[in-house]
Amino acid sequence: MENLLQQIEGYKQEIDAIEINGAVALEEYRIRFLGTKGIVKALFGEMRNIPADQKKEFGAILNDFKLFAERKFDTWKNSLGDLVTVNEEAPAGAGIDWTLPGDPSPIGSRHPISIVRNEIVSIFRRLGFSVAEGPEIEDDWHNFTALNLPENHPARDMQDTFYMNQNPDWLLRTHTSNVQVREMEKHKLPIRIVCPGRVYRNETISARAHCFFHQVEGLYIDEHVSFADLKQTLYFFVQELFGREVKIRFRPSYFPFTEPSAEMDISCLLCNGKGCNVCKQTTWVEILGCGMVHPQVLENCGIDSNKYTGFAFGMGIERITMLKYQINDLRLFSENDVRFLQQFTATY
Ligand code: 2NM
Repeated sequence: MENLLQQIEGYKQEIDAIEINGAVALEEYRIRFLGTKGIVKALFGEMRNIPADQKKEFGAILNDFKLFAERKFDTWKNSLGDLVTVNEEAPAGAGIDWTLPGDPSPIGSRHPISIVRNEIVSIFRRLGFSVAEGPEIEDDWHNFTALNLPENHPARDMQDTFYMNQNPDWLLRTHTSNVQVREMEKHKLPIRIVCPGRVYRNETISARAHCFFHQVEGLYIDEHVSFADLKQTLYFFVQELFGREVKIRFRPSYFPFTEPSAEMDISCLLCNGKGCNVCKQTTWVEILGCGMVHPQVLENCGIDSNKYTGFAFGMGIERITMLKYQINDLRLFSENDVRFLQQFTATY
């Protein structure tokens, strides 16, 4: 019995030295001392080896020890709060410091193409344009014929356009002009829209070409719309996008759906007139095509070309994004490498 009393004294000292810092430690304590295979139970098992005349004394000491161990348990349990339930598995998170800052949950960032598209669209919205959208799978009429693209135009070639195998009248739109045709066919004038969207061209993928890209096209039709309106609108647009100091110039060009047609350049913002790689030493960079809507296009859509005139323009978002952020490979836009995508911060 002496031996056992020493053991009990040792356990008491051990318990006094224990520090319980959470539910797991508390449960370990409970199993070790108070569990069905624990120390208290084992000591009670020793009762049958105790001589009869000492049973009473030993029993009292053992009972005290049991109460001591149980009270300790109750005290710790209360100080840990309601999260701990005796004889049940501790709920996940019991004993956690809830005031610690949480793990950040990874969220995506807006794609640079979307950022620049939103910026372009918002500038035109401020000028009174609204946004129109339409199908990416289109028929020949809305993508080509209504737009005055002649039967033998190279854009219609299998080489350049994705046609549906099932029905060669269906194709993937090669520009968002199809949306503008659909708007003009509604005959609700005036029309003042921008059409952002994805377009498809059958090209070999390289640093400068892809089988799809993104466009914003614009269309303004009313009585008395002039080329001067076109110039002023686009001048305002590039000043908003690139800054007040940007200069513009127009070069005559050709599109089947506009007459006259032009390409617009802006002064190179990278070298500021010195000449660099981006402007190929010319100090100008092309950013869009434009023109007065061809009267035949208006007539094709049922609009009286004697009463109404209009201007239209189209630009590639990838091209403008590459200029704005000095990106030199188009493929970065579609590879979805987060190390690339995370570098852009959306303000639009
Ligand atoms: C461009 C350049 C010039 C254009 C024309 C039309 C429509 F539908 F009104 F005829 N939509 N977009 C146009 C004109 C597009 O992209 C370089």
